[in-house]
Amino acid sequence: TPVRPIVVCTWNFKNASAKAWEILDAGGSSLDAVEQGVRVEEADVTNETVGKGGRPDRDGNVTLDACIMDKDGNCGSVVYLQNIAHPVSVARKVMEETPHIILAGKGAEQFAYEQGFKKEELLTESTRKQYEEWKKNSKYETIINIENHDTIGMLAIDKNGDIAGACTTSGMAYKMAGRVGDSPIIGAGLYVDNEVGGATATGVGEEVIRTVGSFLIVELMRQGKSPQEACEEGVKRIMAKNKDRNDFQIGFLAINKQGETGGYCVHPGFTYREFSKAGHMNNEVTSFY
Ligand code: SD4
Repeated sequence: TPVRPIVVCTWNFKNASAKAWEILDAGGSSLDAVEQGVRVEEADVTNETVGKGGRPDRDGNVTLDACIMDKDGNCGSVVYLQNIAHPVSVARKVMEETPHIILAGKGAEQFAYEQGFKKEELLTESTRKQYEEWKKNSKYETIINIENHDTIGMLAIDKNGDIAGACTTSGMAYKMAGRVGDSPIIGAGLYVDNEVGGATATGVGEEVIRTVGSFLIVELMRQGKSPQEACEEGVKRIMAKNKDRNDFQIGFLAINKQGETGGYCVHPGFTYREFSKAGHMNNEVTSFY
């Protein structure tokens, strides 16, 4: 019998997964669960990789990326969004209120105000200080398992067996102005197909984009691989393109229609949170190295 409802998310995001579970357990939809779940991290200023309190780009601007996808294959996304604390909810509005899928930058921000979102300062005292410190050397480096929590990607199956997903991030700290990662790119940082399952990614987005990682994993599951096997193949594809480099982390997380889950990463340290009737747990995943 399929496991449902169930929610999984990248990293050990206990509060976000608990919030999503509360909605699922009360009979709510997987779409509401993933939106409300990841909003917990967007609002948490102590999480310096998502939403308000996220680290800025190299010019000191906090620019957010997020997307959401529902059981019918509808999706919405915002990229390079500034001054708005809840990009995932703007992405949902793009999905539900516009004929488009992606809105970027100023256009996305304008749309958010029209939808009633408030302008907010996203840089905090802490991230401003870190940025001032960073400027002394201005070196861009991707840090593996930064703080052991990073981008949040979340996948849920509700009591009806319908799957939805969401992904939200402030992107790589001190990225170039205008840089967009994998997280808001449908098929790269997130993909859901209600017939098969869903997948999401964390880590260096450039590597995930060029292999269309999440779509790949869902398609591998369609062909019969388990979520675990599919995530392993996803990481192996990336490593095959990086014979001379392993100074980056990627973590993939997947769930299939039966509620089986799996994850795999380049370097040890990636975990994912899982909440179902069986309990609330943090799962260590195996790694390529
Ligand atoms: C990105 N995948 O922007 C996201 C962020 C992340 O380590 O996971 N950073 O590439």
